[in-house]
Amino acid sequence: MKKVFLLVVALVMVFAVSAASAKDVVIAFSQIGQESDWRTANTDDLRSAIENHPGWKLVYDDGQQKQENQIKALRNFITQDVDYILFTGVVSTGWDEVLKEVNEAEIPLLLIDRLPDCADKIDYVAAFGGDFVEEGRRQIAWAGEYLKGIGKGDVDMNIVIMEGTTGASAQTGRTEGNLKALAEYPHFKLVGQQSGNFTRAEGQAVMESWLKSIDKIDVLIAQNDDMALGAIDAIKAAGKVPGKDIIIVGCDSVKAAFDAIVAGEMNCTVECTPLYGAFVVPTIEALERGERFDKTVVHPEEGVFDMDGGIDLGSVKSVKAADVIASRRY
Ligand code: GZL
Repeated sequence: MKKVFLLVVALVMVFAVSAASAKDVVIAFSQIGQESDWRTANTDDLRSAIENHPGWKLVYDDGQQKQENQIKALRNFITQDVDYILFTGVVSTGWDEVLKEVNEAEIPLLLIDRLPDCADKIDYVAAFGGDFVEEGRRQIAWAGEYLKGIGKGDVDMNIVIMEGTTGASAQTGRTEGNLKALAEYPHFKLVGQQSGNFTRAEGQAVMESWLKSIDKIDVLIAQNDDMALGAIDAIKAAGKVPGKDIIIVGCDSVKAAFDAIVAGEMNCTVECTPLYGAFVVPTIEALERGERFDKTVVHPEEGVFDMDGGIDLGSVKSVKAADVIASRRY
């Protein structure tokens, strides 16, 4: 009888130990949606980095571009008592209450990509994303320096800015960078500024309407490549030559933009990398070891790619897209 009892105790202990060591680190990710090639690459990179990590489990939610869906997802993560939350917000306002609930639940919060305006009023363990103001500056500076380089630096040019999702920090940041840089190029005349919501379809629609309502457009600044590609479709449909009749500067540096630049239909793309796995994985591994980070937002090194390379933008020099297209990871 005693032997049976000891055997049962041993089996229970073995089970208890295996159950405890098998407890995965559960990482919940509230993603914005699937609006662009950038978003797809960001989702794919983070999902594979987390799902392929030994001992980690991903809880993923696609917000489908709706703030209310993301708020619901964050509250579900709290209910599930996950170990970490990754969060990027479709817009930058309206998160104070739910992110305070995350803090009260004492779930470590990692802010990525589009940071909320309330970031300085909440607790978070790490933050990572593009420097949107610098990206916007680079877009205008590239156009200005390119025109100087072809002897048109003193020629008045009509410029239009196609903005991303209204109220997204990627839009507000890039617009801030765009408008500040415009002051450095007095021959740029801003004749249009409208949101294309970071999508190809809406980028095409906005450019179609501009081509009907604006006499002459010389330069398009599109705050992501998807909108630039949509605009290219509209420009071609109107019988004009994209990349020549209208200079086209995108942002993100997705593969389709490299293809368009190599084909001569687009002039430049300012990089905003979506490959966040290389930041998120080591950061969570360090947090698991007990390390702590301050609230500094970590910005990745990013480049600028164009038809010929060599344009000096101060913080970076452009690289010829055709030279690196084969090595691009997204
Ligand atoms: C930037 C990201 C933006 C991309 C767009 O970090 O938030 O959202 O530039 C995407 O392509 O839709």
